[in-house]
Amino acid sequence: MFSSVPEFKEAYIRKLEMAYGTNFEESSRREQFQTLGILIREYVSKNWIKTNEMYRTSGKKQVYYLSIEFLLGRLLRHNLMNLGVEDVVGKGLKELGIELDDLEEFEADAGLGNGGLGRLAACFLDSLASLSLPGHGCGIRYKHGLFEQTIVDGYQVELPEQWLKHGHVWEVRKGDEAEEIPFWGEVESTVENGRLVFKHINAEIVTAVPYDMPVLGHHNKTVNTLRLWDAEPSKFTANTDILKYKKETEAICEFLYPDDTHDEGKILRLKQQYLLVAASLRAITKSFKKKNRSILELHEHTSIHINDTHPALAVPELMRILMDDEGLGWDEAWHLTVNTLSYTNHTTLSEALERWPVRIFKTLLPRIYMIVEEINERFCKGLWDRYPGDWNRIENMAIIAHDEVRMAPLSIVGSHSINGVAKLHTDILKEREMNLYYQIFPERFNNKTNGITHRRWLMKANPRLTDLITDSIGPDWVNDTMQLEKLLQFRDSSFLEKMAEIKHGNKERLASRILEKTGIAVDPHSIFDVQVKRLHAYKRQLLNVLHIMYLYNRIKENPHYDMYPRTFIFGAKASPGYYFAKKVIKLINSVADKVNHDPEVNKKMKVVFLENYRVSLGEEIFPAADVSEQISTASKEASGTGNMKFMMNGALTVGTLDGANVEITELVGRENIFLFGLSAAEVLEYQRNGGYHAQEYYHYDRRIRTVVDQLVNGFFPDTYNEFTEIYDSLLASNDQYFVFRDFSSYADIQEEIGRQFGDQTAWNKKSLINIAKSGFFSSDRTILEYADDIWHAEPVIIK
Ligand code: GL9
Repeated sequence: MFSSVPEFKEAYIRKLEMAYGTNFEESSRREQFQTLGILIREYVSKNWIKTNEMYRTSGKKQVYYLSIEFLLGRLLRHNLMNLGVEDVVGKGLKELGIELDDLEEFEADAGLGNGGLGRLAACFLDSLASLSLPGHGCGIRYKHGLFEQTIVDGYQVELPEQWLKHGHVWEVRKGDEAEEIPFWGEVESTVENGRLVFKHINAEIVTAVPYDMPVLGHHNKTVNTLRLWDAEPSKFTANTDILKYKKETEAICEFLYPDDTHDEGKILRLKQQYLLVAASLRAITKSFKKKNRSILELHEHTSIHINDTHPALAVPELMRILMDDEGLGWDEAWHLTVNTLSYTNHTTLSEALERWPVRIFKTLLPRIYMIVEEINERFCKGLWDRYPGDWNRIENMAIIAHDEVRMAPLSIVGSHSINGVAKLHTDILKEREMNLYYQIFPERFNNKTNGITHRRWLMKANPRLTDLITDSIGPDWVNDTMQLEKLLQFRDSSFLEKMAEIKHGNKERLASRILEKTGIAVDPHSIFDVQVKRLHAYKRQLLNVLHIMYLYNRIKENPHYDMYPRTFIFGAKASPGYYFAKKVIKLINSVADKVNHDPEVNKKMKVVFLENYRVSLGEEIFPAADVSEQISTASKEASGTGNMKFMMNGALTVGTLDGANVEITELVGRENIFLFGLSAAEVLEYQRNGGYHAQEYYHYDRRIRTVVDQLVNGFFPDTYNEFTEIYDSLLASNDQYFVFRDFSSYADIQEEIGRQFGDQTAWNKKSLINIAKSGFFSSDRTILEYADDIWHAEPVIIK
């Protein structure tokens, strides 16, 4: 269709005129963007239909990835790239006087996720399609994605996000495929033909309406589907208070929960989870039954993956469908359920472990609760047989205990596979957090180290580096990222200079972006030292900022202090209810103010907080970074994925041996990463046996004492009392995240980084080694592991 520029231009103009009833010259930029979207979507529809048809007839296993979050970002550019028409389209638009870059700015990020977990789901969709695997996403169509962040006087202010304001070109509403989902009501049991039958009566019905989005593979014909459910009032509910009903129904998909790892325990959240699971499973089993196979073969043709515990209701819901709708007995249904479902754990933080009060669960989902009770009873009985008299253990492991339903145990018991997201994380699950379950189901536990799609995070975000790589080693690495290792042969060549030149260009671009957004002029020759991720105590943005304060003090004490100039760049959203995190944002901005306005200091360093960190901003930042801050308290960051994006773009990591940093280290070698701080084992040991006294570090380390005192002694003039909570978290609460403990080794390694950056050739070599070894972290590798070991799924090549 777009085999040539004129062909594209003609189709484009015709489409624009048809869609908007205006001629091209009078159309707005937004209409021009929208038109391109429509044109592309129509262009892929043939292959979309074809793909679905082949999936129906191929007999190959279908994978469904259930996730409460999909952090997609923008899709236009990525889709053009995957279709291989970016050049033609770019040239055609240019001839019409339009820059593709400008049009792209009209696309809102689809921000239906909080952070790593949601972005991982989006990377997985890209890999599934690009590997020709029949894998589909199932999620929720939030009206408002993650809030928009602005900074006012240094404070985070949240605004509702509006990605649907101008409509979303990529989605197709499928009204005919809606599902009716029951909440509340009671369960009635009757005997029919000698069988006990359960009916959910007096329920309030909500209609779940699917919106489908095409997920394009890279240079193949696969078009998979991301299905997002919306909630609408149902005509099957006779309701006395129709307005209240309408409001409550529409509230279900109104907002993405903005909490990172906390759970607010709201009924609404449980409603979201059930809506996602119940609607998806109904659609999945329907589509399976169209193939005229016995339901007893469900697990051979279908894999359903639960991304963290948010979709864990899939366990009882699939049981319900198999028993109540399909008439199977418990044992048959259980066999199919366990063999169909698999589960990924994404965190060991206890505040993130989802539990629901029985009182709420039981009234909102009465039939589902009955099934969970039965699952629990049978599971506990098995435990009793194995560990007679060991009440303690059984209580610890039970799915329902202390008037709560626990979603992690439910997921473990109901899945044939349980995986962590990096080697260290999986070991911690097996040896500690989930050890009791590991003892019973050792064969279920496995590791799948996270990955990122190199198509978005290298090829789309860093086209110049991509071209350099392809010019040097040929194009095959795109389909087999392990071939990036071929770059190692250029360790001593002009490749290094070209690479450095590209990095510098990327830094210049980011610098002008920073100037435009913040008014701060930063020097592209300085070290770009970046920490972008959600704001959380365990991620220790505080360690970074306290270290910056220390450098400030050092320069003030000795204005001739010799340091390589640095630009510290932050981007982070704090959950609106997370008080401490918001204070850290304020602190970063206060430090930035001090540093940037002090002429004695600001030649050597600058501090920048970029507001509203999101996928599209990340695409500008990663290619421009020299130093990647991955400084979580060891054992706390399950994997991290930002670390991989930086590495792939040639930044060197300063990090703890946490999450996937461990595997980065194994790949690049200790000489090519800057490690510091406690190990996970040491942190866990402190937590087991105590022995950490933050006060001592405060007293004996003058650097720490000075900066910590500055939090409360008026050093920041406008903000008296502003940072008392941070101060208290370190001293009164004994520094739960070991900021003081790791401060000294962090300061040392940072000094070392400054020294090493001075030797540009040596630095560039390390950077090259990082890029060359980053192929392992392509989500293609991750997805192939899931497909082989967990789902047993095979590609279906679309002809
Ligand atoms: C997370 C972990 O904290 C990260 O370390 C991990 O890389 C990702 C993806 O596996 O999952 N778990 C989690 O709850 N979040 C993660 O980022 N939080 C958010 O996504 C906000």
